[in-house]
Amino acid sequence: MIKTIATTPYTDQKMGTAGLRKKSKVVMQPNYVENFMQSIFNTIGDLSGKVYLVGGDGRFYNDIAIQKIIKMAAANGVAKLIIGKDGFISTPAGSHIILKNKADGGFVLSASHNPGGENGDFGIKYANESGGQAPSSVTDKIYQNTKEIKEYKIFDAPDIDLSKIGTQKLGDMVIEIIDPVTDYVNMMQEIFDFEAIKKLFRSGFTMRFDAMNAVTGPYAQRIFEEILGAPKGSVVNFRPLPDFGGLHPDPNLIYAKELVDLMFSDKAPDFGAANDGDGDRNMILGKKFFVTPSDSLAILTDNYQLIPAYKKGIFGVAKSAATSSAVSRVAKAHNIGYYEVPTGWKYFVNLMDSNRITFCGEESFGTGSSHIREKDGIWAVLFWLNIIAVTGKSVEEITLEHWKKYGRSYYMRFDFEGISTEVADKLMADLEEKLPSLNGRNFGTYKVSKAAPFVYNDPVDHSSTKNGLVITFEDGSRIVYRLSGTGSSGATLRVYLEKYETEALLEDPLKMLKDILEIAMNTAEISQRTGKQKADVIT
Ligand code: G16
Repeated sequence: MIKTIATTPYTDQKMGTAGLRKKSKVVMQPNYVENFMQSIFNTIGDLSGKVYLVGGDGRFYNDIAIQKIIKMAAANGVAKLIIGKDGFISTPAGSHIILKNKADGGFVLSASHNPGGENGDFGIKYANESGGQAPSSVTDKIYQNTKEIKEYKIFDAPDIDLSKIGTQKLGDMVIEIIDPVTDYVNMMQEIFDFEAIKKLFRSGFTMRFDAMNAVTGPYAQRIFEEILGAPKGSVVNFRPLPDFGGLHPDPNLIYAKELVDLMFSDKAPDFGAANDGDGDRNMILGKKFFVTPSDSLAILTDNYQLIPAYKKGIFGVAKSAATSSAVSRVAKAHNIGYYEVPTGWKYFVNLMDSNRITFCGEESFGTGSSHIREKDGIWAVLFWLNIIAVTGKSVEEITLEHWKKYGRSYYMRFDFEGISTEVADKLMADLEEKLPSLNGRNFGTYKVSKAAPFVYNDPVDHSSTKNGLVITFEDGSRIVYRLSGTGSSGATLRVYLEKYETEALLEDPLKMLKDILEIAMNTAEISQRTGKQKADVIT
């Protein structure tokens, strides 16, 4: 019943910041998923006794890809697959299941925050036994394999019914279909003070959680409405749909428009939050108030003592280089370890495994802790609710108090999308060459203190990674340039700006960053090279 099928390589199966991300139509090409999966299996080698998690965010093509993966796993000798009922699993719940079951890894079928549907994007995230994304040393080997692949193995069998919880077999392989929600909910109950949050809702506190028609709907309904007692209807867009109902499931001020409009209206509930396609990103809002992900990381870290699971102490905190410096001041005040890593959650994993950090976060709406090895959208929302429940303060009050205590890092990200790869690569290469000449240079009142590529030397595995170009000014303001690693076509240039203030705490970020934006645009010759006078997306 095991067939060996001849195939020819695709040349574009290199994983980016988080797994393989492609247009759905690319992934739908003959043998595309099969080549990629066989390359992973070939790279792992002996699969006997191995256990993997499989699930996805429910986007278009999930159902077909899952069946291919099941049949290929059975044909390649995998001992067991743990699969979310109906093929659903959020990225954080998947990481938890890998860790809890001491599985050897997992495959989460998602292009995360990218739109879905036949004309949208599809992706496969590959986690190893750490419960986090496989490191570049492994993904590079897989890529090499995809370029040489000649055949793949697949079990010739009818599709597996994924709708019933329980155990079944395909050949010698065990398939265990699990409720994707229960274990995750239990873990959240162990971390946070659910009684305090229940009391908060009983007192009349209101919230809106936008699941953006993606995977977190069932998790959010169970936790916020059924267990914590948020009023029915607090969770919206809760049904995962193959095309996310036309929504772009990226929880930011642009794409979570329905939520943002409500939160900035006079009808705003006390608290607003959204998650992305696969449930690892989060956005936090108060009444007419937005918390940047960089500030959110700093505020959560500063308040760790309010959370049952962390109150005995935390190891340290890490952020990606592109994230604002806000959390660095908190780390200093609490005298805990502090690390800066390249963009990509996988770079936090060694720091968590070696007990160097407990919390980590990124500007791209990701926050998390060492409870798993992925960022966790619902965890971040519960953390905020727990702080609010204990302090009795609003999102705005908590944030303003934080700025008064630590100062404020005004922070914004400017994305220039759909640039040709050649233009983007040349822009970055030329800028890198120019950086040494910028050292010590004055731009109006700003003086460059350091201009260099960001290079990370991992203290655990001693690998070295270069990611992005950084211009730092004497007053602590910074410009970071990097190319996105999660797109599915062309290139996106991201320009991250920050400016630190201790007095003027309530200004418009765009106004505060205007001069630095001009320096950033001119230094990299963005308009001349891309033809764009301004960014396509500003967050
Ligand atoms: C992925 C990674 C994140 C990273 C983000 C950056 O997020 O898991 O760690 O911050 O990509 O994306 P880019 O390279 O486009 O700036 P996700 O939510 O897409 O898995």
